[in-house]
Amino acid sequence: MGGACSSRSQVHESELKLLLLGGANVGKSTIFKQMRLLYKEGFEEKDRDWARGCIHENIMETLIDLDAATDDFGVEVLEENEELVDEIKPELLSYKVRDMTKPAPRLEIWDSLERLWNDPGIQAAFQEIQHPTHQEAARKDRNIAISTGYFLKQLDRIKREDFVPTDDDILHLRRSTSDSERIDFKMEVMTLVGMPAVLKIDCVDVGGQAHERTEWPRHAEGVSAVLYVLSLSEFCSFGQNGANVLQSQLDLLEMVRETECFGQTTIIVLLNKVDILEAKLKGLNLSDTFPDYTGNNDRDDVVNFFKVKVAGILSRKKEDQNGQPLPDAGSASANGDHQDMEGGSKEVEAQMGNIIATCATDTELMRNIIERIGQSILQKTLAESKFF
Ligand SMILES: Nc1nc2c(ncn2[C@@H]2O[C@H](COP(=O)(O)OP(=O)(O)OP(=O)(O)O)[C@@H](O)[C@H]2O)c(=O)[nH]1
Ligand SMILES: [Mg+2]
Repeated sequence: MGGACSSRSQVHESELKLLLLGGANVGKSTIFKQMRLLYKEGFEEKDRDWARGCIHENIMETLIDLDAATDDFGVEVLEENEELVDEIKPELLSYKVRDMTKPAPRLEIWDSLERLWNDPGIQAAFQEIQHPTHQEAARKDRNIAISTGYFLKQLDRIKREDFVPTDDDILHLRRSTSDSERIDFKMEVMTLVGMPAVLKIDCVDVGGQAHERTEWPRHAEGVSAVLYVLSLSEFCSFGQNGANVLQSQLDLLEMVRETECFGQTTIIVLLNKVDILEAKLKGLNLSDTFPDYTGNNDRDDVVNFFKVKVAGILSRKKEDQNGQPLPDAGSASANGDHQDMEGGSKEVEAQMGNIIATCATDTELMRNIIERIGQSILQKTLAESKFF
């Protein structure tokens, strides 16, 4: 990382290298896309063409999955609609091998897609899947994306020949990252002493699926901060190995913290998908999957509970190095109030500022958060270099 002070304008310039890490589907690429939207030219025509094909594919896949899920929920599609899914399947197959220029699905397919979507059996299966108590079981088996409803509810707009995906459409699109992507941009911030500063940010997004993680250390060199993304909405999901998905993401954070190449790097943790968390808490109790939580089933308390848990993980290594006993920060905060942390570990308190609740699909919120992150890393860097 470099830093310079321009004598002409007296504006401090710093370069920060950020690395987005976290499990699969937590929202890393969504944050990366927000950076493009907020600080670069946004999405180009080729991005929208690509997204159009992905949205079409997503709709076909989801309707096929919903059709299959009707059995799980003991509902049936109308007799006259039973053959529709067999018309959609070959169309989807041909779509899977498409290139960028692949035209939209045939008109007849849109008719089949609409009829199937409006079928009472499919609607019933969709309602079941939206219901928090069923959602996880259904999604686990059928791999139905959480963003499903967003596109299906807008079939009228999407089926139009002149459909061009909006920024929001692209933010809601689920596409697993396999090749890392890099973005660089400039951002103006104020230092805590009121001095203007320009941050040159270089950010890398990597894939979060297990087989992609072997690539992570390759991007570690020169990183100013890791942005580790967790998806709070997964508090009630279980992976194929039977482990709770959110707990696995917390364990992965611990592994990152202990990996030599990230050991000295600042880690900022984004507790993402708080909007979905809030919706799920209306039907599910956190204490059912995190028995050490004894607080209210309220969004803010739950977020705070995880903030303290994460702060415990982030502070653990330093305490290890000093040979101090480790406080169990997670259970100490089981009432959701970090003020009540037993022992009131200073290390844990110090880490709380590095943990931020986010909703990555909310552009204005993310503008605020990205600037806050930039400012806080800059401040840390300046303090370390005793520049101010
Ligand atoms: N409602 C909601 N959806 C979100 C949020 N963040 C991300 N998503 C959606 O979650 C899905 C997955 O997001 P991605 O950004 O692709 O996840 P990722 O971490 O890059 O996943 P990998 O590339 O597989 O590692 C997308 O459909 C996003 O639109 C959020 O805060 N709220
Ligand atoms: Mg991604």
